[in-house]
Amino acid sequence: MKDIFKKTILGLCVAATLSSMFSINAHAALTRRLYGDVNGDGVISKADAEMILQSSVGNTSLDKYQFIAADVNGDGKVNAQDATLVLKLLAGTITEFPVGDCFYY
Ligand SMILES: [Ca+2]
Ligand SMILES: [Ca+2]
Repeated sequence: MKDIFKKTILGLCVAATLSSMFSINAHAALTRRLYGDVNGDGVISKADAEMILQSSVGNTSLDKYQFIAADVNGDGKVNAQDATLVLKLLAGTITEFPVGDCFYY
């Protein structure tokens, strides 16, 4: 009876340790991406605004995360309004996008 109790406690400790390890690993595996950084090079630049414009006229397609990064006003569309906001941020006219500064995936 005492053995079963010890094994149960040991099992619970192992399970708790494993689950905390997995949650730490899951958190560490997340990628941080700036809104506006469409090409994913870690900085917001005119190249990103250009990608938004090229996408909005159908010259290039964006993957899922490029799309999220490009939709800086959060209206579910990527168009010239987003490119304008990126350029405004670069010019210092605005200090952040309506959607915030970054997202994780
Ligand atoms: Ca970029
Ligand atoms: Ca948008």
